Amino acid sequence: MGVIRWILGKIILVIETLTKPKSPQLTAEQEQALNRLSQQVTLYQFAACPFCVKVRQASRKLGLPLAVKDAKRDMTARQALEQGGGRIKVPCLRIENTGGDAHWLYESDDIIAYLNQQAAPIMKK
Ligand SMILES: N[C@@H](CCC(=O)N[C@@H](CS)C(=O)NCC(=O)O)C(=O)O
Repeated sequence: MGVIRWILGKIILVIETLTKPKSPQLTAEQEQALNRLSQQVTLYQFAACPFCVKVRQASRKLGLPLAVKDAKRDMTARQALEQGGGRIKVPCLRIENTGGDAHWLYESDDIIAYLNQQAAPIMKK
């Protein structure tokens, strides 16, 4: 079972590499705004989770650098996810508000919708 899971994980990572979307052409202003946005968010993930791959690909498509924490291997990140978000499920996006407190968003589709919504006004500039 462990071997099959390992092979599947490798296949997922190869598919991710082969289907990596191109980053968009950005102006310096757009790049700065996306960098500011990326400082507010962190993706808690497992490297070979297909739902996490979906989120990583969506952020690449936007040209949004996304800080990631491995909630499988990094025990500090795992604990932070469990305490902050309430459960070990990935992907989960930690969104830091201006006040410093955080909102934890689960579900790949909801995370992608959030990132697209945040990036939309930047891409219109
Ligand atoms: N519907 C979720 C599915 C996420 C999911 O099933 N993630 C798996 C890893 S691939 C997980 O965290 N499983 C642990 C659990 O559900 O407790 C999404 O789209 O984000």
